[in-house]
Amino acid sequence: MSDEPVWRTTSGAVSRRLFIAGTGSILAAAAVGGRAAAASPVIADAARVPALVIGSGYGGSVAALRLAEAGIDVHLVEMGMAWDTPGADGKIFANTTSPDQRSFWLRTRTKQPLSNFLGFPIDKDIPRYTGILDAEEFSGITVYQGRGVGGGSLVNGGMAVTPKRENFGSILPTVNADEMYSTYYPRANAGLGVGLVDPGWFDTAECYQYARVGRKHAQRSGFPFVFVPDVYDWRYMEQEQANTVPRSALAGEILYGNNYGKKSLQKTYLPRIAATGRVTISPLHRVTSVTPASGGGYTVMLEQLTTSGTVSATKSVTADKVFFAAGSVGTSKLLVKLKATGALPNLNGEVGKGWGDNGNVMCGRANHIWDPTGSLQSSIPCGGIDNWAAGGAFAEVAPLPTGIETWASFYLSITKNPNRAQFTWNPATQSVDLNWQTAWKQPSIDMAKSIFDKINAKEGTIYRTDLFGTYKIWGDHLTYHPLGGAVLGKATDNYGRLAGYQGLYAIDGSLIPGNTSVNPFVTITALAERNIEKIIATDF
Ligand code: FAE
Repeated sequence: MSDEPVWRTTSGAVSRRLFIAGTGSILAAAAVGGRAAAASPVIADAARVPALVIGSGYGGSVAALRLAEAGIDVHLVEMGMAWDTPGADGKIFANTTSPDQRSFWLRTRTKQPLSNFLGFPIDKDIPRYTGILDAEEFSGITVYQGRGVGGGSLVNGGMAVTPKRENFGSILPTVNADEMYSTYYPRANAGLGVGLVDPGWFDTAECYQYARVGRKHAQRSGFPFVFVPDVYDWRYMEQEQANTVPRSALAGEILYGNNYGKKSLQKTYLPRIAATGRVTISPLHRVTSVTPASGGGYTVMLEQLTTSGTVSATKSVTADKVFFAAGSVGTSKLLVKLKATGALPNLNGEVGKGWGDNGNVMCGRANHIWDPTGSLQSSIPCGGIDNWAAGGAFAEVAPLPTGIETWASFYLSITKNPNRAQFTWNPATQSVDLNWQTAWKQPSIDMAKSIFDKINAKEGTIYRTDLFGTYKIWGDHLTYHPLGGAVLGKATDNYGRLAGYQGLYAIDGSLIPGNTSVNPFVTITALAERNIEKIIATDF
């Protein structure tokens, strides 16, 4: 295995093979998956099922696919919507410039990651609806997550990064790196349809002027700029730029879903799941409890939700095996509650611990008037500044797809922040707290400054102070990358089997102890592929 970062050598060929042939439209993909979905009813009250998977993001989709391929009937339960039906505008998903009820999970006002522009607040009132992006607020941090069949893949930027091999030991210290890099990362990259922008096209594409400015500034300060793979269909992106297809990334679609070119799980794992004929998907079903059943297996309590978030029915089903794939926050909250309230008292004391934010911190820089970043910006980032080894930061050169020239360079940094938080049950509020403190982002800010102070000094530029409030430089109040809470080898064994109970598993971002050094979903997918292979071989 070469020491070359994997993102430089990833081929785009895989992505084209796996992509739904002939169209980039999510409507077409939904129609393929939708036929199977329509044929399979949602889970019935009092059902007895062999395997129940909670959550349909990366971990849940891998688990469902591989179990079904092994001949096991699976019920995949998802609290968000199916996202297969167009709204009044003919599109399934809203865009960032005009958020509406589809955009946020049960909020009456948007809570956009960039809350201000030129110092003015940009959030607006929306109808309360089971929308796609959850801005879940804990005391010191807002955690953004996807809601719907496809989980975070619906809302994310699709940056599909395999960590450098030399960093893997600190990401998942108990996992055999040789196996991951020879088998499970390649499997995950193939399954997700990961591809790389054509560097020659990048050099001339109007929509990546912002990224070329980012590259120029990085290189002039001596930092390596690296292309970052993505699950976006790059051929479709080129057609968007040429204006020969409906625009998606070039129409500001990100955060609230993407109608055409992004290969979310709706275009990769989920159609393969549907094709097995063994998986029932129940959208708008929220798991509230899992407890041992008297006759063996587990009683799982579900709430069926309306699109306004009210409970229309409760169901009790029995599952022989239960896979927690509700995401780092969702899985942690369930496990902490179930242990504390006596539903699963034998879970060990590691449950809820080891949670981190992947060191996320955002900032913007104000460029000179002769350095415009472009009014047309692709919402899909394709490059980053790698200062991980020297300064502990890997910074995505991110878009600001406002439709107007802003002269702003915008960045999401992933940093080596050492702080870890814990989820605990709060009996007074009957809910789960997270003890993260905003001040714990300071190491992330310092690491990001290792890049941007230097660039500002070299370019004679300053930080933007108008994007996260008034006179506030750092977006230090949020994360897109929650990780941990049911850490591999601590709350579980080395394959995600939860301590204390046979037949209960964690199989999502909750297994990863807080940091992946790069964007996390390829690692979440690869780890799930590794774990489910072992579980199917030994536990069924
Ligand atoms: P996840 O994908 O969150 O799926 C969990 C699912 O469980 C969700 O669909 C939930 O609705 C559902 N759920 C939760 N609780 C329950 C319950 N009680 N009952 C039923 N269902 C439930 O988990 N990562 C990258 O690698 N590259 C990127 O470019 C990137 N960009 C991002 C941009 C944004 C705005 C956001 C929010 C995230 C981004 N991420 C990115 C992070 C990535 O999407 C995230 O790490 C994965 O989605 C986590 O995968 P999991 O399978 O752990």
